Amino acid sequence: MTSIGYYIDNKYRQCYLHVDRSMAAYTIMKTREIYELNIVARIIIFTLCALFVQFEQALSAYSNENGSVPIFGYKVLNTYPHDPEAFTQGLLLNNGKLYESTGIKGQSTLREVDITTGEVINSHSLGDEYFGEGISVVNTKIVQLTWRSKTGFVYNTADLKPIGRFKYKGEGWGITFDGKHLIMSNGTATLQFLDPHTFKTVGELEVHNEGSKVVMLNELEYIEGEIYANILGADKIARIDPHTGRVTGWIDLSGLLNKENKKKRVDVLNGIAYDKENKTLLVTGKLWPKLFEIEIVPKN
Ligand SMILES: [Ca+2]
Repeated sequence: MTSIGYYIDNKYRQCYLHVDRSMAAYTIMKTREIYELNIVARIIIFTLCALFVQFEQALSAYSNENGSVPIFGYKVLNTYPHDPEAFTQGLLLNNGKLYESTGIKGQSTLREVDITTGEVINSHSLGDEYFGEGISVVNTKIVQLTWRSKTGFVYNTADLKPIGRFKYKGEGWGITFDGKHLIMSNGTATLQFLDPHTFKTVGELEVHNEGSKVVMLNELEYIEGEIYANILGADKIARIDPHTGRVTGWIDLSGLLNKENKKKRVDVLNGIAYDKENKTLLVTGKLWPKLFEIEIVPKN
């Protein structure tokens, strides 16, 4: 960045010094153009550097080939159909029923889905101004976030009838419940803990992997004392210690979709539901044609 900035400064000075006095008007015009170009170039360079730093930070956060954080793989136990039009943003299993939240303004829903057939049993459409995000269950209620509307919705699990709404700060991405607090992600490395009745923020947790912040935490699932978070844009799930924020393991889910599954456009992995009885995970992604029941296994 420094050398490019120096190069532009130097070019600017050279141009200025070499312009003939007799072309003063022309000089003023060109100097202004160069100055404006310099400003634009600096903005572009600054933006690129900021993006690069964030990207590098994200990459280093889950590059563990030489690290001490264990990496897990998966074994597919069952493969089920999934609505390829569903832009999955949240997934959960409660009392044997699978619930899914879908995004995109004008297409956002909360739905109950038949696990084995993928058919939508019941669905509630959000208003066109809302982009559906994560969902969680608190007792007999489902809580649903929306992306940038700072608005959450509350429904009955039985019939998906809306029974309330609440406000929160910042963006809403993923949400899960640890039995005491709702845990919410917003795309940064910081998870928020909310009171499940007042929806007020009562705590925060920064997630880190071997000293680096882990950003882009997205869909969440609280599983046996750990927070599982899939990372936006990566086929990876982080296993997070809810007390320290430390990533204790990575689950590599690459290779779940085959070529046949990718014939139509698919988007990223984004759905984790835990089956308490079978101790397995249900996972899918945005526009994925399949839902997978998997078992987590050590990776060789
Ligand atoms: Ca979930």
